[in-house]
Amino acid sequence: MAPGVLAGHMARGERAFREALSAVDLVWEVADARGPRCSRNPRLQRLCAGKARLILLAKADLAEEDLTRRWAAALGAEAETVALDLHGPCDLGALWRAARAALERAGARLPGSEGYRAMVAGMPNTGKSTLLNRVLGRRSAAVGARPGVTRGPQWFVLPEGGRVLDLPGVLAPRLGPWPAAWRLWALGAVGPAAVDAERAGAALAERIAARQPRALEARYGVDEARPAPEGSSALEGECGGAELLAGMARSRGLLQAGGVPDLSRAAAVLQGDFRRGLLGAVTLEEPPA
Ligand SMILES: Nc1nc2c(ncn2[C@@H]2O[C@H](COP(=O)(O)OP(=O)(O)OP(=O)(O)O)[C@@H](O)[C@H]2O)c(=O)[nH]1
Ligand SMILES: [Mg+2]
Repeated sequence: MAPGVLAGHMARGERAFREALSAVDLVWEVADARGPRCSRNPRLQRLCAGKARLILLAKADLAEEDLTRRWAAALGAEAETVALDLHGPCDLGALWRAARAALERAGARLPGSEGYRAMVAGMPNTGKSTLLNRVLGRRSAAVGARPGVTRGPQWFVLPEGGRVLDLPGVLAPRLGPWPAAWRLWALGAVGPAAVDAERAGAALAERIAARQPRALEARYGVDEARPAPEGSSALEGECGGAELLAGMARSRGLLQAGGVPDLSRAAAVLQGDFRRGLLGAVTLEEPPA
């Protein structure tokens, strides 16, 4: 898509978002518990100024419990924050209590009152539609393991009265500096074409090896103890990741002509397994001290 067309598309998305925002009492901001910094859009905070808002850290089942607790405490300074496993047993009561507290603080209408409106907001693929289905108690909103599943705005009737709006992830992720870019790829907020997937795969392999030692060995048979080769071109902070990825490609038979490890295919396999939680719970970002 040409840059001008993309900008136009984004501007329309943002306009629709602003219009929706002006009509609602409460915003459920959904972020990914594995990357609570990179999966939030700072513009959302500004756009929601003065509005009752909750921060929901979805996919808590895929994140490290202690880090999620620390993230929730840190974000709590900004807005009520609740971490949820939307696929497992999740405490929706905590969600309602947090919503009520945020609404009361903002002096907004409460759920059940005439004309009550809420909306979900957040980057693509964070779990907005899944959250809605959980809250509604039925499969109403379309859900999928790739960014951009929800196509247009859709209103649903809430069980306790009022309505809630599902929106596509219109506030597109800002790739920004490299640490945010590779994490957004790992979380599935952007597709492989948006980043250098081989480099991103190496960074992810490195993080997984640091947080879940032996997970790569157990799943792919790579030797995690082998140091990065002398003079390897790996950049600071990802030294060794490229080696892990290459080892993975070799053990999975992902080879190019001449037996060269196919790092981009290995990166895609790694990202898919990480997304499904097959490498254990791994949080990509450290909470503020
Ligand atoms: N393991 C796990 N997976 C989740 C959770 N929440 C959502 N998912 C999965 O994450 C993927 C994205 O979920 P969606 O609800 O479609 O995300 P969305 O934010 O609506 O995405 P867009 O409509 O593209 O903006 C799906 O494969 C969901 O099944 C969760 O708490 N745990
Ligand atoms: Mg959706």
